[in-house]
Amino acid sequence: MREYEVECIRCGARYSKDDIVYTCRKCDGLLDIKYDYSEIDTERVVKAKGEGVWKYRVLLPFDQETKPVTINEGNTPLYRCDRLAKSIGIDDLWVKHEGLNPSGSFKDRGMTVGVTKAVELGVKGVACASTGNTSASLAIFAAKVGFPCYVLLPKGKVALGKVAQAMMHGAKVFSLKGNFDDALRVVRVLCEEEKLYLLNSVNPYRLEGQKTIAFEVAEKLDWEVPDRVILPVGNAGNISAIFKGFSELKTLGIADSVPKMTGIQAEGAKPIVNAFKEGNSEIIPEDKPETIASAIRIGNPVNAAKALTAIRDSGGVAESVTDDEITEAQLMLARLEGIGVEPASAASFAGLKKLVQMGEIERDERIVCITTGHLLKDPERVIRICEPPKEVDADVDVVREMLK
Ligand code: AN7
Repeated sequence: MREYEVECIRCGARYSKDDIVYTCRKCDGLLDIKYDYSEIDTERVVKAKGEGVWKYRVLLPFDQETKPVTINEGNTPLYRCDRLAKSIGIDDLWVKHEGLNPSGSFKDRGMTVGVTKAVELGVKGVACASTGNTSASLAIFAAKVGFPCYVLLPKGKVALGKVAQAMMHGAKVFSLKGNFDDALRVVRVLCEEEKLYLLNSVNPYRLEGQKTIAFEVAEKLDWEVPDRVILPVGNAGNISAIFKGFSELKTLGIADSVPKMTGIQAEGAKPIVNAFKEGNSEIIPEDKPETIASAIRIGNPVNAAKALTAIRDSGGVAESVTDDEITEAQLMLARLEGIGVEPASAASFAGLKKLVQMGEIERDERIVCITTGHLLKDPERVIRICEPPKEVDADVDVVREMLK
């Protein structure tokens, strides 16, 4: 029996495992899953067998007997990127391509845990608000178990591939006249009142799955954690989850430090960067977030409190990048390393490049960038930034002439 508590990070209030609760009923604080680490056998982490998220089930909130709802998420490649490193004058760069999860984004890691929990709770349906990837992933997992699935997407602001996935896998898709933050506000009330299970990253079970990114990175590097992990930040769940994963490795004595958690936001949607730079513990929500990186077009990140702790406690930073910098980084990842990512994911490398130029990052640091979503999620963006195919006659001489 895996023992754990669901605890408010602000007031410490505790909730039982059978309670369907997303934020603290007393103070509205975020919830976290707490384990008794003295009970966990570190050998079962370090020598774990299997692949992907469930390989680390000793650090997940389920009994050993629980049958996971899984689509073989996780176990994504960690690429050593010497060409990219050289291009910005650093020595030791790695990219973990989470776009190679089954649905094309890291969201699958959280969903496998969240939907397994939903089955355990016996809910009647699932729902989320989404900038796209969450809805695509949830639609797939819901299809797998036959849950009705409702997704609220900000109208006209979701990349084509993501909407296609949600539709194809049978979710009921709503195009909401408003932005992501409006959609999340609406779906949270709906879930309370209509008894649907909410699977946005405010749900603490989601983050338990996503923390396995940290375990995979550490394991691939022979349990030597990198100096720094850089990733895009939207609703701020992933940075919080990865920080938790590394912190657990330290608590268990498997690693001796935690990487500097470095969060990158788009210039037009950067409430966490602002709070970090001003030394505030709370963010000021942005009413009109705007960026071509539609996945992180979020003005009121729900996990801000956890993310700011992750960044500060690990000695990291938060920085923003322009849409042009994101586009340049997307092209560099694609053309120097063959790593195809959607715009939001490229924010990680764009941020790295900027921080190196600013002198914030040492040349010899070992750095891992997390690229969160696949290139094919947003084909419309590719068409806007790349040279279009040239139309030619079916004639060797004509084509040869055009090679010049
Ligand atoms: C590719 O799908 O919020 O900081 O609704 O799709 O954990 O929110 C997506 C977020 C980064 C930001 N990269 O992660 C959604 C959604 C990609 C993303 C993020 C998202 P968080």
